[in-house]
Amino acid sequence: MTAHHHEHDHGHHHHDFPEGFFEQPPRLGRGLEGHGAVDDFNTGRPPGPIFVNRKGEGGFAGIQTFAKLPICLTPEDLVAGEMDVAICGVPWDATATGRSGTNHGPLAIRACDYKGGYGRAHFSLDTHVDALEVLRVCDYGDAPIKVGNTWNTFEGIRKFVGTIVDSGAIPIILGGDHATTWPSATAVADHYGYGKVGIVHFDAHADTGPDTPGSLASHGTPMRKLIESGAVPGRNFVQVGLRGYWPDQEILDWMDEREMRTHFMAEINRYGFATVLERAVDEALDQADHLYISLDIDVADPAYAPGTGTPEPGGLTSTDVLTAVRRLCAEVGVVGMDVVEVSPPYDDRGEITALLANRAVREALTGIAMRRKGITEPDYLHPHALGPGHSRALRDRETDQPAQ
Ligand SMILES: [Mn+2]
Repeated sequence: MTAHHHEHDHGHHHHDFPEGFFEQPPRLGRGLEGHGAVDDFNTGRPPGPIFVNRKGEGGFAGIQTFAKLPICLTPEDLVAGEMDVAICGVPWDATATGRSGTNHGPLAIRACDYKGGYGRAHFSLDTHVDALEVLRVCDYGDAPIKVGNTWNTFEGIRKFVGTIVDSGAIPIILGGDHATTWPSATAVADHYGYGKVGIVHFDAHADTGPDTPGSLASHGTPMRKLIESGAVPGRNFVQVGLRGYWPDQEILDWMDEREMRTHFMAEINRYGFATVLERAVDEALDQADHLYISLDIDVADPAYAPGTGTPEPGGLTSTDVLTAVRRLCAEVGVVGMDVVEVSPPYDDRGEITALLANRAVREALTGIAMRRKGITEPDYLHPHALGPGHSRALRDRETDQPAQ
């Protein structure tokens, strides 16, 4: 497999675009200059994570970082701090077709939290794993956004996320509309190699459109752009949760031709989510060398996630989403993840959409920590979490310390 190849599909392209219009923005590899991860105001300080909250503060207090985690402002900070995970935002909504407002998503996902983090236990009741005890995690701030300039912004996102991957940390990216998965996942493929990354893509929508009239960069097209550029081949995609009235037969055929593995809500409703999740985990294990999760919050039913641009009734529950993310991170392992399409202006006043996104990130952290500890068995739950009446067989499966 060549490290990088372009796979142009002229068959479905419109002929009224100018020559060269379908060219990808230039690849990283000519350096990360202009990556936007800078610290202009503290020049000369020693690199490393900076704690901006007092120990033990609740999520409702103090300065809003994700889970009250320390911040890193530069790639040197990430390296000096030996970060395992860097959480960042992409406050961009200019490629959304439906309701906008996802540029406010990253801040809302950080701010909705009552829990806090740094200096507090992050003990998961499901697994008895404390992710923040196992992992070094920071908030890396937000990618540089150039309002009105999609290409410049996307190249900036790509370089910004690239600084995280190149530092050795796992990026967890808070969107932002879903078009940003194109530069984010490309940054991960830049590092691990084109064709070496697979994506498990949770979404009500396929996001494989050839274009949105007049523009190639849209939140309906990122998966096609990743496939056409060769960054993530179609056979490396596992999609979960599609439903509603888009795309059409022509696009479904295009997806089938590229061997995308798509699990519609129809399959989930017929066989149950647990069965389909098993299939998705198996396929993720079977696919590329490195897994990236792209979680469009609209995969959840609007009852659980109303604050999103293109809500589609009949989706997953919060529990489905959280379980799936944790299992993939523990059982398959991830090199990157994004949580996109949270649109706070349309959220419930209880901020339930932002909170689901926040918890999806926390479950990802738990799953990454489980894998680091060697807890990778299928659908692991700590025996204590299953109640006092559990069977002897289940007790015998214990791999961790018994509960107190
Ligand atoms: Mn969607």
